[in-house]
Amino acid sequence: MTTRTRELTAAGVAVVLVALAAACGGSKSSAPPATSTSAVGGGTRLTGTVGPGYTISLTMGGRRVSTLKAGTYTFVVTDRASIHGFTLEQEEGGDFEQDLTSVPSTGTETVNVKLTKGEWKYYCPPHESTMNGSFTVS
Ligand SMILES: [Cu+2]
Repeated sequence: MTTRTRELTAAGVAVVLVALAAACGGSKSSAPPATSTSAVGGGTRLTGTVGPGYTISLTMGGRRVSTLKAGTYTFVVTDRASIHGFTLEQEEGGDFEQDLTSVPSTGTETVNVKLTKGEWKYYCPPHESTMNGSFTVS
C-alpha cells in the first residue's frame, strides 16, 4: 500500500459527507451506503467498529491503530448499535470532525479521509467519556 493520493481536498470530504447524510436520512433499506466512488481510489484501509456493547475500536490489519503516517485512508466503519455512532475528530493540528456513522443508524459506511499530522480521536458522541480512542498521525 504505497499509493499516496493527495487529491481529496476539503471539498471532496464535503461531497462524501453530503452523500452520507443523504443515505442516513432515508429509510435503512432503500439506498446502499454511500461510498466515495469518484473521489479517489481510496487509501489504506482502516476498520472501525462500534457496538453492539459499549465498545469502539479502530484497527488496521487486525491491530489497534495507535500511530499512522499522514495520507488518505479508507475508513470502513461498522456500526452495530442504533444507540452508538462513530465520530472522527482531529484534536490537534486541524479541526476536522465528521460523523462516519450516525447514532440512530446501523450498518457499514465507507469514507475516505485525508489524515494530516496531529492528534486524532474517535468516539461515540453520546458516550464519549467511555467510548473513545486516539491515535497520532506523523
Ligand atoms: Cu455509544
